[in-house]
Amino acid sequence: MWSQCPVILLLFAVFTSHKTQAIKHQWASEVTNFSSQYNAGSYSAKQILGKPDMYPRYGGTKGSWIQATGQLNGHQFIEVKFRDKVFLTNVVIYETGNAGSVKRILAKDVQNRWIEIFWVLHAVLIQKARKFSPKIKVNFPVNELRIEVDCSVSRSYVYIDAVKIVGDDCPRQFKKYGDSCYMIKKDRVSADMAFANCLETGGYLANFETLEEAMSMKKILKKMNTGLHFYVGGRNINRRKPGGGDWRWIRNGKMMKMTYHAFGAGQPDGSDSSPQDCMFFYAGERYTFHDVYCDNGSYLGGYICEI
Ligand SMILES: [Ca+2]
Ligand SMILES: [Ca+2]
Repeated sequence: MWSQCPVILLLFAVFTSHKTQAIKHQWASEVTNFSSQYNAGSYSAKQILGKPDMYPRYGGTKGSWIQATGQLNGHQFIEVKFRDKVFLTNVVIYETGNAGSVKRILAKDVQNRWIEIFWVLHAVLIQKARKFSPKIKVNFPVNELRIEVDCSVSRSYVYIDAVKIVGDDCPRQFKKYGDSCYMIKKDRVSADMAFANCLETGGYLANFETLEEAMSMKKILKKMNTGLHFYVGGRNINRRKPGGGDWRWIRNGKMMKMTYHAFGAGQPDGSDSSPQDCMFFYAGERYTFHDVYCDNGSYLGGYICEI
């Protein structure tokens, strides 16, 4: 008997339109862990890998992961890996038997912790095949998922044929330059304001740990030809230190010592009486670095966020 199908609203994320970025679609390529499997063959955990082989067929279809007899409880899961890390815009789970059972989806973050990105209070029973694509929001790059299913609703096997992730190299509004994701903003703000604005994006005021990164950005800014200065995430943490202070790149509460000098002529020139503990690419001198007051109204500039 068909049960009443609840109306499932599939919420697809709006794709970004960066010309330089390609949205990647990836099928699961490796199973790293699972709670149980029916057998080692046609209903094994590995059947979740690659493109769907059974969808849109429903029920009893080989080629899907199902669980072990005697394990049809609320604690079944599978962990899968994808080739490339992406900022997720979409997860699609192809369910081919007793759909509606996905209770939680977790994503592994950069510190190898499982972070919940989707959950429902109760699993439901939908007796037809579906592409399940819940609304998710993740602001870190992902290539590992843990999918938890609840077999107790159907008191039977849950069939998952395939899992796909969709995502970009960088999150929305950020663009890939080299190996980094930057967002170049042209609003006119102080360094302190720029610092706070970048935090609100989930990122931080950009760090240019290598001279190569800094020179590449300098070229981009020159080409943009906005006439604006652009704040970056370097900060002087000791202006009394001889030789211009102790400059660090600040990122997520950590400080990294600046290992090269790309300040303009006579810079940095801050002092106790002229505290210039922040820095920007200075438009007036072909985007060399200048130190500048962190909170003032006379050197407003754009800024560069990184994530
Ligand atoms: Ca399959
Ligand atoms: Ca200065």
